[in-house]
Amino acid sequence: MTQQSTIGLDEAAEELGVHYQTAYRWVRAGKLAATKVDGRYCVERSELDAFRERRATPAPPPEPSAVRLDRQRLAMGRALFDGDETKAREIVARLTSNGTSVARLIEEVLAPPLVDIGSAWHRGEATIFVEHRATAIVERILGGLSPNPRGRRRGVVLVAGVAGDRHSLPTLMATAALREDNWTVQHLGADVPVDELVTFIEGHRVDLVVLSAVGPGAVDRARQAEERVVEVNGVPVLVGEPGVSVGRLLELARAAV
Ligand code: B12
Repeated sequence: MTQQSTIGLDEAAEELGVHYQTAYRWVRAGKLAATKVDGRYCVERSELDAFRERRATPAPPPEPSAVRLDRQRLAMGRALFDGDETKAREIVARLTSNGTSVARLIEEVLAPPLVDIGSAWHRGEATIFVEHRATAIVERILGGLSPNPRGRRRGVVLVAGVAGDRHSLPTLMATAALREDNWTVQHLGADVPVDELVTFIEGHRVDLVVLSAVGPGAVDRARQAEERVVEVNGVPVLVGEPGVSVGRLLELARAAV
């Protein structure tokens, strides 16, 4: 016997194991798609299956509030300044298990303390070892975040920093955020000569190039690299400047490809 492709709402309610009134409320609330045929609600069997699956999938936990992230950022700042890697890892583990996205974690919890440490170093209030130690901790944390989301990949992105810019952290941040947003990333790290970018793109599939630029003069060199790659490889290029968030990067990347 073949199954009917459309069934009545009473039958659908029975299959879902709920009272007719409950199923009716779901229809009225737009949660379960049904059409009226001769004054009677009917449900497509495919819709019923999809609804059952939606109900069985637990909703992701709500993301922490801005206030809560503020507190975590302050705690992360102290941990990074003091070189307390255990504490820094605890904060990250708690936030990721609470549903904080990698992009928000970077933007609201990890990047601001690094900017503060850079300013403190510039004012002579933090030693170089404080900055180096904090950088090393953040590198290990970012390396441990390996987002592998479900679903089809959007495309392949090459992420790199330009020649002469030793700031590799922003390239790591961009890589982690893009992977979370379903991109395949070829991460080449910092200080990559433009000829290498061109050669790499010639030999590999690359849909988008993302250049992170942070150090002195790096933005200008990244713009020159952009011109060259667009001209030779015909691939779109995005240049990230200091202070431009990874959230913005994700928006630009989606719009570019
Ligand atoms: C760690 C660090 C270093 C480390 C880097 C180690 C590493 N593995 O990365 C080391 C010790 C190597 C270093 C060296 C230097 N540094 Co330094 N460094 C920093 C520090 C503290 C953090 C850098 C960082 O990761 N920033 C990234 C995050 C935290 O900042 P962000 O601006 O929000 O970045 C976002 C975007 O980049 C975005 N993003 C990433 N990719 C992309 C791509 C796209 C398309 C988009 C849209 C967005 C995007 O993601 C980030 C997070 O949201 C900064 C402080 C600061 N304000 O950044 C100084 C800083 C960048 N350094 C500075 C300086 C001066 C130097 C040196 C010249 C020091 C020296 N005298 O040797 C050298 C330069 C070396 C070189 N040739 O590049 C200055 C730069 C000043 C300037 N006007 O350019 C800063 C600002 C410190 C300061 N306040 O003076 N540094």
